[in-house]
Amino acid sequence: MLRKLYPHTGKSQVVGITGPPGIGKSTLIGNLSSLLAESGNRVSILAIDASSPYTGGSLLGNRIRMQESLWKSGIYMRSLANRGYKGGLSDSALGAVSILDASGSDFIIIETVGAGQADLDIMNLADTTVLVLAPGLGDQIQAIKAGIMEIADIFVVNKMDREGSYFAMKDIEETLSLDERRKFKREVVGATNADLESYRDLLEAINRHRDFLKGEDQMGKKRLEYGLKWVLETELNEKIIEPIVRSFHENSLLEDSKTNFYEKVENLLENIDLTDIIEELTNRTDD
Ligand SMILES: Nc1nc2c(ncn2[C@@H]2O[C@H](COP(=O)(O)OP(=O)(O)OP(=O)(O)O)[C@@H](O)[C@H]2O)c(=O)[nH]1
Ligand SMILES: [Mg+2]
Repeated sequence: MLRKLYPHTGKSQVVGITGPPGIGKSTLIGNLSSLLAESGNRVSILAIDASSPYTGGSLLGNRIRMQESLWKSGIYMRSLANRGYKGGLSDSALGAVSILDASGSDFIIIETVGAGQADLDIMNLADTTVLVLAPGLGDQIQAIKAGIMEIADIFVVNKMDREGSYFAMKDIEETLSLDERRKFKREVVGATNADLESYRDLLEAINRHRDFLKGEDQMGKKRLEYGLKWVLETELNEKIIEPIVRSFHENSLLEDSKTNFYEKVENLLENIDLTDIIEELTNRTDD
């Protein structure tokens, strides 16, 4: 199904929103999505292991009811909570993004807490990565992976209604100015649930990043590489590695501690002509 959908993909801007637990990601995404939907965009939200509800502006209330309010403005939202399965999360995220893209989403917003390798992987799906922090961020920066800081395109200081927020913005700006070699000038914007208009700065930053990517012909390129690696790894594992390991079992080769699997694998690989495979895969065809 994904293979057939593929030709219909490539129109969405995938925006990854990441940051420590409880920093206000879901609230921010709810408000940002409403702004985007108001101006006629189709918005889809994928929340990875989301622990708290999409508030869409109000602070309390039943999670289902809140999600209904998003659905009413034409925003699709669902969570993917299958962390723990081998590769399950990254696999379902890639598939879900493809389906939402093919179905006509202008924006696909992915929420993750930015902890662990799975989250870093998923951020490689995003055209635009937004890191959400809040005042008092010394500890937060310690807590999140440095890798996320590296791949973020836009930084948000959330909860601007709190003390120390301007200081926090300046703090991040100073960190970023140390790194001026990047082509895209990374910026820091503020946001607060106390003023829904404050999310417009983030929206404009996301638009600027999209213009940059288009100008560099980089829109969707990260996703292409991610998809290629993912599909290759999955297929190779399923069609080659697993059958080989199974046949080692079936032929009791693993019971014999003398089985030199280094040698066996090396012999096998010597007989595979990688250049043939690469040529086959890189031959451009019209379909
Ligand atoms: N003061 C203040 N509180 C906020 C703001 N935005 C969100 N919050 C509160 O912060 C708490 C966490 O908000 P969420 O949006 O659920 O945060 P999250 O980052 O999605 O949390 P997880 O999904 O659990 O990681 C809630 O109690 C929100 O009401 C804000 O701008 N200012
Ligand atoms: Mg959340």
